[in-house]
Amino acid sequence: MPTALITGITGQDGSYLADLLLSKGYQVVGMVRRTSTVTFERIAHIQDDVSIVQGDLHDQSSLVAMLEEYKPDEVYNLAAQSFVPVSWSQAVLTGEVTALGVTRLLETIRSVNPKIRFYQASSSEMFGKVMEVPQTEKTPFYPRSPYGVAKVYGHWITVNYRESYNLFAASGILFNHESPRRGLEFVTRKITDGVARIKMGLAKDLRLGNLDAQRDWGFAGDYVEAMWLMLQQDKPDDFVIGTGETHPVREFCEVAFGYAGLNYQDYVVQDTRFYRPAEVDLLISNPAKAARVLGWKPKVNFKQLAEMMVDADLKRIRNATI
Ligand code: NAP
Ligand code: F7E
Repeated sequence: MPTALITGITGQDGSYLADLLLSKGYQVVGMVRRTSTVTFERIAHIQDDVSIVQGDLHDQSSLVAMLEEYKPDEVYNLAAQSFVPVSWSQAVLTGEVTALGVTRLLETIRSVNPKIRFYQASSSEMFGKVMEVPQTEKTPFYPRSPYGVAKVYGHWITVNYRESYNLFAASGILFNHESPRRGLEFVTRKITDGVARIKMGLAKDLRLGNLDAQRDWGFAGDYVEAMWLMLQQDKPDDFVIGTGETHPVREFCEVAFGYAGLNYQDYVVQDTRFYRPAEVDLLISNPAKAARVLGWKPKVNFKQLAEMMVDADLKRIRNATI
């Protein structure tokens, strides 16, 4: 039975990846950082099936102890300061965790067991002010936030350790992916939570920033499968993972409100507080390499994703108000 270690198991992707790996018979170890209250909501349903270990990407010795004790065959590095706006207000912390944290983990793998297969969670935010449409593995990076800059570092250090030390280090350049487990501050979930609150009479409006930004949105459950596939190949490589479609934030509002029988124009208020110092205007993937080499294709489309998220938020808020 192979063992996989997931950093960021309490996050959206970590929880879906843990579900997937357990279904494939893996022993799953999840690294969590110390907090004063537990953050296990997304993994509550599998808490008895995974081993939880305390560790932090800031702290190299905790990483060494973890790899020595659990001896994983695969390590998925999903932990990060992942919210783009916070990367301006906490730029140094974002660099420490999202960029240097990758080196700490790679150095640990190199010294403890260089045979470990390593997955790095790279991001379409690295394309930023896009140099090419659609974006592929060969599109040059032009990050537009401290988060994007940190992810470029994480991406290149992964490539560099692969080339310098012959590690099996793969990097998935994932475009935005969402789900009912998405953090409430990200725009899709903020919208579907807002729709549910308005529908249930708990809120009157929803304040958003730039409605014209366009994103290539897919379903997180589909994307974790691509992560696993990358580590099952004969050789490590980089892959763009996305749907190949793009939609403005405004359209996500239209579909989500419309599904609940509401017109978004009656409720959405544009608020400059949610605008960013520099914006990523348009992201759209070309996932042809993933389809060709990994045999990966997304299963959930844009409309199904928005509706799944509205359904889940309506159910959650209804249950909370009973
Ligand atoms: P998420 O929900 O924000 O989860 C982030 C995880 O990282 C959480 O488990 C968090 O723990 C953990 N973490 C943060 N700082 C840490 C530290 N110093 N040490 C250890 N753990 C730490 O993010 P996600 O959406 O699942 O994304 C997973 C990864 O993919 C991230 O690296 C993200 O940047 C990247 N990515 C995401 C997308 C997307 O659209 N979702 C697209 C491309 C790339 P707590 O629960 O304690 O906060
Ligand atoms: O913003 C606009 C905002 O915060 C999407 C992370 O997972 O995906 C995510 O980064 C767009 C932006 O995601 C609001 O200006 C408008 O253009 O949902 P988001 P993101 O910044 O694209 C990438 C791939 C990652 O790697 C990241 O970790 O929506 N927008 N109004 C808003 N965004 C938010 N959050 N809140 C608003 O009120």
